[in-house]
Amino acid sequence: MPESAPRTLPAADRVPLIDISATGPGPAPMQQAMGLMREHGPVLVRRLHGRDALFVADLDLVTELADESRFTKHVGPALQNVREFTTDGLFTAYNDEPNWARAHDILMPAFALGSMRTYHPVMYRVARRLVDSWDRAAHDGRPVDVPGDMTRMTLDTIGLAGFGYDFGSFTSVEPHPFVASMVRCLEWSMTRLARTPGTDHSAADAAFRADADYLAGVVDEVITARSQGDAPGADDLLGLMLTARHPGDGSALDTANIRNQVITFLIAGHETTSGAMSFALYYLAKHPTALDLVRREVDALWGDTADPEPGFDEIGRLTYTRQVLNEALRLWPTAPAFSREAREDTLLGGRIPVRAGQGITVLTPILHRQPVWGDNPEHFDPGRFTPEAEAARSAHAFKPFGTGERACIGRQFALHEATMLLAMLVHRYRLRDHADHRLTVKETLTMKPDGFTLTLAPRTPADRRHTPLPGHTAGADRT
Ligand code: FDE
Repeated sequence: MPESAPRTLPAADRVPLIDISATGPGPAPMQQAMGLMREHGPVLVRRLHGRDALFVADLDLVTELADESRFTKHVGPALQNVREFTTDGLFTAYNDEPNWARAHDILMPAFALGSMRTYHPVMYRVARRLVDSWDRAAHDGRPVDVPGDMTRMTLDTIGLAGFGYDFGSFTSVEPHPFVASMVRCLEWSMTRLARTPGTDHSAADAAFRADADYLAGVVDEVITARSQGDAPGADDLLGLMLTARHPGDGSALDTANIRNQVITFLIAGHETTSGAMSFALYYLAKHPTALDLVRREVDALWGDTADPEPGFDEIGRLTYTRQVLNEALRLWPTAPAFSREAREDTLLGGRIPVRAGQGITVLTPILHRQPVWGDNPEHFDPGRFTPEAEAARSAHAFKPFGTGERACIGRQFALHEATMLLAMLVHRYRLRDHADHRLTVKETLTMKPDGFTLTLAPRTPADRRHTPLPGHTAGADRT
């Protein structure tokens, strides 16, 4: 529930309090918070215009916050703003809203690993759109806009796989107007957090309302078309939502909730996944050893086949490619924070007083750089994600998908889509970091590499002849 608690937090011993009111959070609030933690350590209180927020990234404290008997998801100020246009969709629903459990139980099977078999052909179809567009760029010697094209791909994928709706993002230069509206809504949600009390934002709010109404209108048309068509129960998320009954009590989702879920999936399912693929390509372009290992993996599967069509089961065998994605998500978890709240008044770490319902923000990029990651956490090294390395490390050290029962439902979907595309791209092209790109990260609630472009050349059979690596295992990239 929204906080009605006092806005300043009880003083906690040894927790630094940093007031950022003088500068505000700026255009990159999460990176600003990362900077504060680098300076003051992995637990701190950030004060903005008299409002306090507790940020945590220490592994022991995050482990405690993951205990579902003491803590649960918190819908904090950022999500409350998103809630203005997704209401009780899965991401922004309060824990005790009946529609959360109802939709969760109905939709869970649709996101289990086995269900990816259903989406696989659509994911491949959209990946081909991207490849066709990149082939043209390679032919013309034009650089490709990596985050832009990844976003086209993920939007078309979730649109088609989820709702049978084709955004056709690769057929026009401008993003679909739906995307423009959605991005503005997300920006509004983020910048609204930084408002100085007493200033007038009615124009921005009216523009937001218009965008939110437009989103709802488009989605309602999709839903109406489907429910009046001849196959309302088709094999996708929308079909499931329109026809499935709750396994326990037989209830169904109402139309308003279905609309909220569709908007939620479109938002949650595309910027985060596209950012993850963009960062992975960025690191591959900068790390020849890792790139070589991905090449060996994909070449072992597809050899010189010019246009391989990856089989569903092959994606699960791309283990090193998957390690690359995990490592990119470690350094830049594209949904960079999630919030928890205490079920009862408690002491976090035995020393930080926390009231029931008070929000606590886990800053994932700093969690992912804690000492458990070794003494060079900034170093990109997919060898950190071999099964042995993972087994030796606390499961709470890596949380790009959040935690507990409110963790990401779309995780398998995102990983299947991203692993397949990365593998196809590495198999097909030489990636050239023609602009010697220097990473800057853009925040729109999610994170992605800003202005990252690559040039491409087709790989040849000669490129695919590898000399064996002496004593090589997929984990050998460790330093
Ligand atoms: C969810 C999610 C999360 C949690 C949040 C909180 O806690 O607040 C996170 C962190 C995430 N998610 C992340 C991510 C990353 C990526 C790449 C993704 N994600 C992807 C995706 C896709 C899709 C479709 C999705 N995703 C979806 C989703 C949803 C619906 C949700 C909510 C859940 C519940 O139930 O709550 C999420 N996601 Fe994610």
